[in-house]
Amino acid sequence: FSPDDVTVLFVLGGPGAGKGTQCERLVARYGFSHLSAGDLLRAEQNRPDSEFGDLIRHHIRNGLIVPMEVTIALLEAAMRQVLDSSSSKKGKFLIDGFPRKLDQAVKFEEAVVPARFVLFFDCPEDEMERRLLQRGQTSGREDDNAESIRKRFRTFVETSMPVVDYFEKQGRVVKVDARPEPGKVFEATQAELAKRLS
Ligand code: UP5
Ligand code: MG
Repeated sequence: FSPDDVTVLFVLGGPGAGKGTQCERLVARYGFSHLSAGDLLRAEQNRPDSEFGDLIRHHIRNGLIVPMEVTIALLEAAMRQVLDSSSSKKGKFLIDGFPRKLDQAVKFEEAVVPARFVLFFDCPEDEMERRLLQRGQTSGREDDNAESIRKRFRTFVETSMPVVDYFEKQGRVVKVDARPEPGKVFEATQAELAKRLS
């Protein structure tokens, strides 16, 4: 893809920081297409003739990062589908929950398209845990249980935060405090985007 045709923002933050919640609001307000890497992986996992179902299930349950070939192929196909369906429009994408590992960031920007910047939702672990355990009562997500949550946090700290640090060093991170209620977080996000997306 050419950066002339597509604008990509990476949306990062720990498990339960509120990436999906804020992306929904951004879609409604700015007309982005929202691509959640986790949602795409879960959909692929449940596709009856997928060859990756068991691999994805195992990784998600254990809070591990699925090999990037799988995730990048899903993201690229989803972007292509959006662009084909509205070829006259320029594509604006929120890529939610990806990249989660440094090599994924490098590979995506090299092979697909460079991101404009990273929107990073910053939230302390105890608040994220509270949200995920509460959601786990009804979500049916196989990783919303205490043990999987612990593993997800560990992967986030050890493997995914370095991605944020990498972009931060390049001055490409827009950080938003994700602790307040969703409406307040959205206001802060809009204020930051107004500065960056003009
Ligand atoms: N909530 C949201 N905002 C709130 C607020 N401001 N105040 C109070 N409550 C708030 O929100 C989580 C919960 O909190 C909800 O109940 C919400 O109402 C409430 P949500 O918006 O869903 O947060 P989000 O950050 O999107 O949390 P999510 O659980 O989706 O984060 P993860 O990053 O863990 O999940 P994801 O789906 O991205 O990845 C899942 C797994 O897939 C990974 O662990 C990994 O195994 C795999 N994966 C890969 O391998 N590669 C990838 O590239 C991506 C995923
Ligand atoms: Mg999410």
